[in-house]
Amino acid sequence: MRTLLTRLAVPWSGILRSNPASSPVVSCRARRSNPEILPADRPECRDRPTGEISGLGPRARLSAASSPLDAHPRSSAAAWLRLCCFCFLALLCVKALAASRPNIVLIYVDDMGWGDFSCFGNRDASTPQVDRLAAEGIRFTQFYVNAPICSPSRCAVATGQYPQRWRITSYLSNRADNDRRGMAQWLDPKAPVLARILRQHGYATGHFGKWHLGGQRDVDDAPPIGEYGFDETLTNFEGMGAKLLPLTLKPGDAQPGRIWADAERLGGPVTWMQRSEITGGFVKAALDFINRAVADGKPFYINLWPDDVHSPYWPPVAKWGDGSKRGLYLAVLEEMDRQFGRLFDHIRNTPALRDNTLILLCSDNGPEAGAGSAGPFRGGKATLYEGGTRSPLVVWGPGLVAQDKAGTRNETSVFAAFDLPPSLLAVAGVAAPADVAFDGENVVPVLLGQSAASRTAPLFWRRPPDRKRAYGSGRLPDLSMREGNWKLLCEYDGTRPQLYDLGADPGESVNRAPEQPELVAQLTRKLLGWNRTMPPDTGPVLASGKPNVLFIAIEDRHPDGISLGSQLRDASAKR
Ligand SMILES: [Ca+2]
Repeated sequence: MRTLLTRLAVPWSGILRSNPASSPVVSCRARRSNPEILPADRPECRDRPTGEISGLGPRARLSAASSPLDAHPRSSAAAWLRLCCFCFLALLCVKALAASRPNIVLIYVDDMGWGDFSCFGNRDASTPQVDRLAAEGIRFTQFYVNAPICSPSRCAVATGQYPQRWRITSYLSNRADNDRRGMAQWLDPKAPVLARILRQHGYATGHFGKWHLGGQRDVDDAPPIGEYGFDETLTNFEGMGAKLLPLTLKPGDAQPGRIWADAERLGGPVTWMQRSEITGGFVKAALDFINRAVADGKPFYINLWPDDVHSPYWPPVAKWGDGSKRGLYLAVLEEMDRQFGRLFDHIRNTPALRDNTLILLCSDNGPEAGAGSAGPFRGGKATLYEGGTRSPLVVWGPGLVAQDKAGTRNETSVFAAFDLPPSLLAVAGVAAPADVAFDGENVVPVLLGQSAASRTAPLFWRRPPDRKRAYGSGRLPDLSMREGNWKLLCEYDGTRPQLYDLGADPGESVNRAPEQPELVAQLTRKLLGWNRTMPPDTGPVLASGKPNVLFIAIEDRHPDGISLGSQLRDASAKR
């Protein structure tokens, strides 16, 4: 592709008399291959309308088109010929440029622990497909998600912002339960969404898999997923529109059962298929989408967000094993890995895709107790300890990632899911809209193996409002933050601090707060200050333990899904 573009640049420079220093396509390509210089120095390389090829603006094209027509008839014919040649080459280049922009696949596994891939230490199951991806790419061991539960984690990776900004603070449930927890009913379509921005810049965009950012249970009037910037969508029972719903089969069953049939109310078409094969169904849809994007000469961005490995666990009957929760979970994990293989093989074995596609693979939150493993880390799903928010991350892209880093582990870079949208925009050479303020940072050099730095700002978390206790634990901390190697957890008011040195104590076992009062005070100020800047939820009320909490919805639900007038009244206070 680079050779083609170099060839094309030569005739343009002659025809258009442009300044080679200001226009070469190759110059921009070089910058794309070295994203460290992408963000500020050459904006024209990052966000170029398809009509303005190789940095030549409309003025250059106008002068080129008009100049030959002023000559005598014989040279006019030559000029016409040259103009036709230019138009043909321009069309070729538009297609070539579009096709050369990196493709991106973001795989967001559901409820998988940090230690569940065998390349992250699992000895109880084997994940050869992901392991091979890791062997050809980079594993990141200090990557986080921005919430320890589904919906807010997905909100952050979609928007590049703290999910609290959009009142997505726990899993989206039925209408009354969302109100009870002070949450929106769905992600506000006005939120910045990575896919929408990429689509506006020529990307084909597809979402395949679980959505869980609106449209579930009785919330059947949420926006279609396509409204968030996707050309094509296929989801599960927690999203609007076309969906795959699960047939279930266990040893001894004569006929398959059905679960989540109520989700048919959320739109279709509905395809029922064995639960154990649904990841493969999403992979097939993604492959079909990739083939169409390639045929159209478009770069693509794909969310592949499988149902797996969330409970309930329905592996193939032949792999049922002893039927224990852990055993079923591991069988589902291995099946998911096997079904990913078809996608990985297609991209790896197609040279144009292999050299120009970035695959990122992580989990949306920590493991459910008794199922997956958080490796050496404390806690799991729904907790703010490391096991709830630290996720394995594999980044693969032989034509984009530094190849001397292939197969390595980056154990130093600290960053999070909400850093991915600004980073992936930079990978695509797309400038963020001026009115979008990401909480995430551009960490492209880290993702591509050119740097071992970390994001610069601290990371902050707030627990889901309905998870003061989870999976048999005691009272869980409300807030947490990480700055450097220090991790602070505390209550909403800053009390009960726990301070851990993750460098020396990644398992959060020794509370250093008693010996570090000044540091605790300093970090607590930052953490409570951050929390005050975020819209509240009902976590404090729900944690109060008072049984007679009366919820009063004063106004109708806002069209965007936010109960603007919702207020909580403690009935006991009125007595
Ligand atoms: Ca999840």
